[in-house]
Amino acid sequence: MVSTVTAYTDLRNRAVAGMGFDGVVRVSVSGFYGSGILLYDGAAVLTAAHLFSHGSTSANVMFETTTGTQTVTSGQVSVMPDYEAVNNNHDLALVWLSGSAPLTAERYELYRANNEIGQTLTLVGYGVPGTGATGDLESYSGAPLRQWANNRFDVDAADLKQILGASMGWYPAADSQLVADFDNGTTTRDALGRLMNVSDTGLGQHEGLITSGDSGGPAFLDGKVAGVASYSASLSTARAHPDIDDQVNSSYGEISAWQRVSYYQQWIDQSLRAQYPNAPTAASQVQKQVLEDDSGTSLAYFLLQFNGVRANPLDWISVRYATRNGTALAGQDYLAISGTVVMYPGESQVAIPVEIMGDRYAEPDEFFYLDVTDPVGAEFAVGVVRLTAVRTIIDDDTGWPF
Ligand SMILES: [Ca+2]
Ligand SMILES: [Ca+2]
Ligand SMILES: [Ca+2]
Ligand SMILES: [Ca+2]
Repeated sequence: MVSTVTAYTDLRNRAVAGMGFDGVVRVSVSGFYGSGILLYDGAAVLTAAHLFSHGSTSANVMFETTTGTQTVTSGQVSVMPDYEAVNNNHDLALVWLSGSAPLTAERYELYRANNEIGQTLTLVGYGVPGTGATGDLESYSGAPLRQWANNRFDVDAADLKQILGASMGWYPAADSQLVADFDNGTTTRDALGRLMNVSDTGLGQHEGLITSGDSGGPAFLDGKVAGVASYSASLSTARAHPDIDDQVNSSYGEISAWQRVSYYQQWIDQSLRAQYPNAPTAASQVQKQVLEDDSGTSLAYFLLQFNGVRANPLDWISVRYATRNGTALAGQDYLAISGTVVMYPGESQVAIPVEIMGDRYAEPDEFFYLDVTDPVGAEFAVGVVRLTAVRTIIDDDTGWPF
């Protein structure tokens, strides 16, 4: 990642452990590397499809958290089926972890609303460092650096293509890519101001842009994953030439694009759900008691069912959910989750997994709740504003401690 004025030895843009970015990982694929994002169920890392364009189907995922550095391998990768390299379209992949992600790594919910444009994003990743004035440090060969910066989602890439025509050599699918430019505070380098009259001269020292190695890393809005870093470009027309140095090096005056997570949420959610181990598919299969286990995490499921009829068969139905402590405590006995779950067309039920933390301490059986609120596209029974279910974690240890 390149930042505005700081050298990579400066700590201002460093995303050190404990800042809330510990679910942003480095993904190594057959000699190359990019970045990635641990998703809400802890089982998969979201990244860019182009990391796998050489045909590899395995990866090493490196976590840097408050408990140190840990690598989890993956031998299974799902590249989006209609990934299209020439147009940078559908540039998403899911990397399935072969073991539990560190408990200290944040799991991130998807940003689901389509109001991203105009908002300030936080980008995080392991890309080559540099500065806006000089571009990325091509010669950088130091230790992997996780950095963060801000920018603003300015436009949809397809709208930019419509303005630029042949000056932009690829065809982004409409509504699927979010674009930000790298500003230094001047109108001369305000790429999207000059190219399509979306004027904004940036966020001063907080402004940054992605470089190679950031591919697959997140753009966060409200702590949720709104974008997946995909590419940077130096764009110009006969009358506008914003790039400060005429090289594609993520300098001032260039643009970057992120695959738009709200647009792809159905593929992401349904891919994750298809991989839930032993998830219930009927109420009779729901286990209200789950064994704790001794290490890593296991999953407790809640099953949400819709018994009505959609007004339109294509409607999405959603609810908000959040775990709540009973005698079991978030961070000690289970990992707290909250977010929105969507039932897509054709779906009338969905399982919500909660990660249960294994240990070897003898303790009482303990319970926690899942609250469900705010239905959209469906209704609770008259007078009901919240549905609550409970799960009990059955201790499986004897003695103290083992
Ligand atoms: Ca900008
Ligand atoms: Ca700008
Ligand atoms: Ca440049
Ligand atoms: Ca145990």
